Amino acid sequence: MSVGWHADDEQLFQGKSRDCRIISLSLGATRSFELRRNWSDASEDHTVRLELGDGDLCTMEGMLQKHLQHRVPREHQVSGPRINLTWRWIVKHAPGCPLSRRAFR
Ligand SMILES: O=C(O)CCC(=O)C(=O)O
Repeated sequence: MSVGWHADDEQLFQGKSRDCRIISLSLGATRSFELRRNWSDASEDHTVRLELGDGDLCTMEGMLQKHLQHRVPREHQVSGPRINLTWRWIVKHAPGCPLSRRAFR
């Protein structure tokens, strides 16, 4: 259907304080993917729109999650199914988690 404006800025990804890579694969119907500044005001529209088609890989890297939000807007003319597979790296582990040891980072 749609995904509203948000950043993938959860603590476990640390995307507000260090480089953070997110890779997503789109399968199925082509959908718009939009990016805007976190501090957008209504008087200026700096929204960037991409089209994500079947088999497209989209990466969000660096400090993008700190400075930008993204969404997949509702589009009434889209009728086909779509799946999005997303890979994120968990870099902040709970104390005691075996993956918190340096060798696993
Ligand atoms: O469906 C997409 O291409 C993006 C999904 C998304 O915004 C997210 O997983 O954070």
